[in-house]
Amino acid sequence: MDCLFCKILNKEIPADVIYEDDQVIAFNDINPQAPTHVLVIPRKHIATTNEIADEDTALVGHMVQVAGKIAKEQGFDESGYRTVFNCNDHGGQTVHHIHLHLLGGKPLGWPPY
Ligand code: DGP
Repeated sequence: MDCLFCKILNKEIPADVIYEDDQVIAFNDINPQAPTHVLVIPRKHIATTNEIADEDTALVGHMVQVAGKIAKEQGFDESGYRTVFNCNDHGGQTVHHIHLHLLGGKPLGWPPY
């Protein structure tokens, strides 16, 4: 399968991995949009949030929990941060392997026009 994030999971492409366990890995985004911009991805290939199956709900919850733990480790859990899943063209999704963006370390603008 020609998937960039599967290649990162398989160590075919290097990434700055900051967390990993049996379900997910987290690594720094190559084009950060905030002082901290981390992507949390599942080891299981799921193309978009439209393909999240009933059996994946605990996995997706785990992704959100891992993002929160990283925010705490990086010291901005109390000041706040943003977690985002982009989906398909209008959502701005460019890599079709679901990934949770964790953005933090500064006040973030909203809405994202
Ligand atoms: P999205 O637009 O939601 O599909 O986000 C994809 C993100 O992936 C985007 O913020 C840039 C990041 N990205 C793309 N290619 C690479 C890569 O090779 N390495 C890393 N670390 N991040 C990448």
